[in-house]
Amino acid sequence: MLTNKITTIERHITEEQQVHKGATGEFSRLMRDLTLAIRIISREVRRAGLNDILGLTDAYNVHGENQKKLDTYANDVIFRAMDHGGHLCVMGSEESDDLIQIPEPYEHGKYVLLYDPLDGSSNIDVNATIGTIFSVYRRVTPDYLGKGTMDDVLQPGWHQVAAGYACYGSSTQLIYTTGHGVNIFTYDPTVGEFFLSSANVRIPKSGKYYSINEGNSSLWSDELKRYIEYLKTPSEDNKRPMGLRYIGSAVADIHRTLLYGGIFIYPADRKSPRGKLRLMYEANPLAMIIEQAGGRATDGVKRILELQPTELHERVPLYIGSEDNVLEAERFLRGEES
Ligand code: AHM
Ligand code: MG
Repeated sequence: MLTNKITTIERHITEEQQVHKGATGEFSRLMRDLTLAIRIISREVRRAGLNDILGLTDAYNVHGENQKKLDTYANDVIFRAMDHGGHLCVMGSEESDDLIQIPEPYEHGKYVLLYDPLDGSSNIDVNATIGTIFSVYRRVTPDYLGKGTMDDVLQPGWHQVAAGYACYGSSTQLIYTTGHGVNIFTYDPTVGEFFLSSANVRIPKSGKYYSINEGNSSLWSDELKRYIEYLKTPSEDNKRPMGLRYIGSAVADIHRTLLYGGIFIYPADRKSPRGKLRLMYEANPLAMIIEQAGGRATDGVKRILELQPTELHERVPLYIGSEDNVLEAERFLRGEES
């Protein structure tokens, strides 16, 4: 007889919260609403190709408008699932220029939600893995103020109370942490539930894949060029050359890095002096996941989770993955290896 417990995400979150004295259940309800949004987005991602073939142009259209792009749709779904639960005081999305306020007459709560509704969206049309990234903070302004402010949002990543991402790949998975390790849940669409599939995931200490958009190499610093050249140079212990993997979807590339180890880099370069990825929507939540799994995430010098954000959509260079690989990259950037 199989003896391992069947655990849904809802049960897992509830059990995890019970450990915390004074937990009101508000956070569990927040996560329940968020997983609902992820289930709806997953369904639409799965239908995306069919909508084109079958001409289901009204598929996303609840108000008689033209069909929306999938990333705009995902943005709306998260907002509509999260605006009325009473757990949030404000939201922020990679798809929205300004803070997203909780509309009247809904109540305000003590949490802040930041999200990238559909990361890697240039991959939708080629049926490659894309994802939803999210980050939860506790508000810092007093509850009686009602709506949240920029101060509630611009917190360093180590303040996150939860972070995670959904990965719409060969199955839909939810990778999630509340600061007590990383758990992976796999979605069973036939019963509409996320089931715990890997508990307390650990990233290998070093890995054999590196992941970077090498097409930009002419724009890189000499130190970064030397590092990548080194990764491609055979070594006696057979650890190098490392293999190159790059999907162009941070969720997919970092998910592989979490499971197999190695390093993912989106560097600063001459064209993008702050890199491409966003601190609040991508780097912070992904850094919390990787650190909670035993890995490392820096901007090449400083720990991502300690950076003080100054604006909502700011970008940051990202070096993330297995501890040994990221430390080695940092040494190259300091010019200590050649
Ligand atoms: P997006 O949020 O607009 O989808 O952009 C972010 C994506 C990341 O998922 C991925 O790592 C990166 O852009 C790829 O960029 P590039 O095409 O420059 O390599
Ligand atoms: Mg993105």
